[in-house]
Amino acid sequence: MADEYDVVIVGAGFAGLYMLYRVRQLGLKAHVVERAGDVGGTWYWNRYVGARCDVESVDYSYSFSDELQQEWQWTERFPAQPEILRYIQHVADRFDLRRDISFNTEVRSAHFDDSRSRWVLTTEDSRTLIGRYCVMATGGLSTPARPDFAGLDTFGGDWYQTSLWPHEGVDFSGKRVGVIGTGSSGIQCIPEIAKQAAHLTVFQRTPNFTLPARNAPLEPDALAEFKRGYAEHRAAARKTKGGIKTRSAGGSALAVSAEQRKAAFDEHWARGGNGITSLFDDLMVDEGANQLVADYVRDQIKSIVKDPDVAALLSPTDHPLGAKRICLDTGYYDTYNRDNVELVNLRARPIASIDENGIVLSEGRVDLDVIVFATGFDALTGALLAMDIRGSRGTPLAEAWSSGPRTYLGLTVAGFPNMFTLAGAGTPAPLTNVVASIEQQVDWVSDCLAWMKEHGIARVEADGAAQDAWVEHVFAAAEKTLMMRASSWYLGANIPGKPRVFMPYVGGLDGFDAILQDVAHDGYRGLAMTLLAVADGA
Ligand code: NA7
Repeated sequence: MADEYDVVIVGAGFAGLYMLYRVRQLGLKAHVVERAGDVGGTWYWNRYVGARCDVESVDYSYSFSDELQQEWQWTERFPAQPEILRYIQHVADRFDLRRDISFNTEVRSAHFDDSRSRWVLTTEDSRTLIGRYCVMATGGLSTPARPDFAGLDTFGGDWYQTSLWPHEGVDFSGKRVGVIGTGSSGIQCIPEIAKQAAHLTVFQRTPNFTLPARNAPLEPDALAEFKRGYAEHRAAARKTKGGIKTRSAGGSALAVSAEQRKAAFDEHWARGGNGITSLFDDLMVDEGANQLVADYVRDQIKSIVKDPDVAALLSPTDHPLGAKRICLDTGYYDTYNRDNVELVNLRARPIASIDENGIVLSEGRVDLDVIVFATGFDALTGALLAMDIRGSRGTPLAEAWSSGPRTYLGLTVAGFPNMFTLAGAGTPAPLTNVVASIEQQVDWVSDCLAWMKEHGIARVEADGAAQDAWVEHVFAAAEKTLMMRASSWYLGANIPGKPRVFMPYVGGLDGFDAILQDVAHDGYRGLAMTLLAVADGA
């Protein structure tokens, strides 16, 4: 027997939970399907040692309820994974969301039934859910890239993926550990594993830029003082590109003296956290300006890491600073001064295979008890394409997106009526404080559903021409920046065979907001609408 709803939402992370909250307010009957055993999305799965958000806790949280933001007490400047998970669980309980969520339920397919204008979703445990609307809140970093190394199945030790970490944790003490991958996940877990392990070998293919987080406890008095201006803080954050208030000297980095520039970078380095690319207006658009900030960080690496050869290997030279999401760390570069840590450059000695005792390189081998794969995600499109999604007339999403994702505003797809996708390709979400993006997008989708109800509209669908124009705009905007100059997950470059298309929208949270509001005020321009009577065949 199928369960019928107005809205079926896939995913119970930040996006799915807020979507459920908003559609309930519209009086719609909704249900969330979640493959994990609890709420949390990426924060449910990424439990690796050292896992922490790169956005400050007071920003990386919902703003829709002032009571919620006033009562929740963050304990650290940058929240660690367990605290974020406790927060999301608190939100689920506080707003009584769990009663409309099925956990441990993985969606296998979502097919649009043209005759009834309904989405029909089937799950791994053979349940069927039917919805007038389907909202994909499946997350941009939720499908781990599978470690694909010859011989992994013969490895005699233990191996783990940062993105699928065991709930009981991992004890590295006395062990010879190898970490493969130096993106954000690797950079966060490496210092922690180094403290526990007998010996740690880091296998690096490409170095990334990372800045000190300068994480610290949040003092209750200071937090209380901050909260008195929370509403103003949120309003100001929404008017920024990244959904985070940043300090900017403005102007060109090339127009000030070397001393002024260094002072700005020094101040940022000492304060810690993200936002370095906002210090001047041209750091992400002018190669010369970017070179200056990249050189500054490379100089810092040189001054921290004692072995000059290791410092050189850790210094990124293949991409502009910021063309990949900049990592935040606690003691990352210092870790390479420890006696029990070694860096292997995979560019010089690639991994040939894994055998019973460890990792075999093109030259030499490293014997290990534990391997940690911090090798990233099939980002933005992975979770959607892992399901069998079919739109009108049975068109598979995989076919519609065979050359890369095509959306209108990142939120709708031509040929997939009444389906909305959140925080994905074609939106600024991956480049921003994603919780701020999620609120922006969920609010827009909810307002659209309310508008449809009010106007007796049964079906919306992106218009093909509007979608083509949006895809073109997303691409043209990225081309004006330095963002295309990195082999990043933004471009799908980390997954063999994935179409190389720059997926996020670089227009910023603020620029995107102006577009979303304009489209809505213009009667949801670009969306084809079908009236209730027509869709019901009356
Ligand atoms: P990332 O940023 O995609 O990093 C993955 C890392 O794994 C990166 O250093 C890769 O090197 C490396 N990698 C991937 N495959 C291999 C193979 N086959 N051999 C060696 N090394 C490999 O993922 P994260 O989980 O760290 O971070 C994702 C986002 O989460 C991050 O941007 C934040 O927003 C939070 P490569 O650079 O491809 O040479």
